[in-house]
Amino acid sequence: MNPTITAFALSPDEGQGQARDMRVRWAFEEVDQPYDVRLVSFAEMKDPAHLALHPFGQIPTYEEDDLALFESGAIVFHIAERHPGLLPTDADARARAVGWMFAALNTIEPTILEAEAAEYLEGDKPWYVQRVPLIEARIRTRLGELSARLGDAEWLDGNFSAADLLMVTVLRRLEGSEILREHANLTAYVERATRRPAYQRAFATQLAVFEAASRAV
Ligand code: GTB
Repeated sequence: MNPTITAFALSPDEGQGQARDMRVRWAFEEVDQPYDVRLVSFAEMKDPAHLALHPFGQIPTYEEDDLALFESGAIVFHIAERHPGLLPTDADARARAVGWMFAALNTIEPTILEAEAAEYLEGDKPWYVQRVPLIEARIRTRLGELSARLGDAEWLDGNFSAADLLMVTVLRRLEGSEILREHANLTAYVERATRRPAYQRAFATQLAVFEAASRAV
């Protein structure tokens, strides 16, 4: 049986691949693992059946036989552990790749999410305009450091790995923003990764969900 993941029945990003099922779809495509998708509405995500899979009532989830997982990073790691191609076989290189996976989700992503949460939750508050430059400065600091480390390299540490997959999905949250464009090597890194056939297939499948849902309403 194929693993089954959950994804938005109607993604608020209108199929631009920003929801976190995109990471999982991309990982499946990189390792050539077929998978099924169960689409859920916002209301269904808060149902007891979904909460049993995901304590925070979110997507994505992963189910295979008796195993149920939540957290996109853990799911991508699980896929990368069970299939060749997304993590180096050399133990030290693998440990470094896992370190970069954590860096993507624990060091880079929070700064970007802070900006999104501030706009979404505090955009109408009097302090918002003062907060924005502070948040953007924190993103700029992290991207500057990341850019310096990446330099002219193609990928974060040797061959493309789950670390690049996660890092690029995180950086894509800044697509179209000046902050990402300030670093030519990061912009090229995102473009290089998103040209991968596996990425293109994953993007197309999640976009097709949104297009079908839009036709139905
Ligand atoms: N840390 C968790 C993980 O990585 O899996 C975070 C999961 C998460 O935030 N899931 C979101 C969710 O289910 C969807 S991806 N939200 C519903 C809820 O909390 O009730 C976040 C997301 C949503 C929308 C856009 N967008 O429209 O651009 C981008 C990202």
